[in-house]
Amino acid sequence: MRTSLRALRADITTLAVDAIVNAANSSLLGGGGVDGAIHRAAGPDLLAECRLLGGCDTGDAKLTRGHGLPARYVIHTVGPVWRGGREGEPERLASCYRRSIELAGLHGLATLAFPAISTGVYGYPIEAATVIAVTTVRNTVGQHANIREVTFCCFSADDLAIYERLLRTDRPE
Ligand code: AR6
Repeated sequence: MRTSLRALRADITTLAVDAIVNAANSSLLGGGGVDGAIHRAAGPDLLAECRLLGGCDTGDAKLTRGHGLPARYVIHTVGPVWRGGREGEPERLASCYRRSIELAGLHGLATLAFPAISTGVYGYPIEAATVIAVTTVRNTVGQHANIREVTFCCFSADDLAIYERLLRTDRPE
């Protein structure tokens, strides 16, 4: 069965999916943006579990429980800081999506929600980031039969419009 990909506008901390993805930093010890919102909603036990993980490289991902969140798990990934696009940012951003999907596959998860990784504080242009998000998820979910639905969770109406347009396109690049 084909995995369904959809976009919606929501606060990711409210989604009752198997895992939400966190756009974290390499310390995994919290921060602002979606990271701050996830830690606030999950409560201090999430930080305690993150402390045991020893950080995370850019482009990699690590899984914790969801603690106080409606989501069962949090997949913490570290997006690249945008430095103009010629310092490996596209490959690292693609790797965030690929590694998160791999972890969801490994843990037998069925439903997963991503924020727009790197497009806030880290400054990645939203349109280019969305092409990578949609393309990478499309190219990798098929390898994991357990993943039924991937949600792209947008915080703004403008971001949602970009995701919806690219999801309607066969080859967004
Ligand atoms: N639900 C869904 N999306 C959200 C939410 C939310 N509650 N809050 C923000 N966004 P950012 P980054 C969107 O800055 O660029 C942190 O300090 C936001 O509008 O959260 O990867 C970390 O600790 C944007 O579209 O993540 C790192 O230091 C998207 O989430 C750094 O920021 C990502 O914005 C990571 O920067």
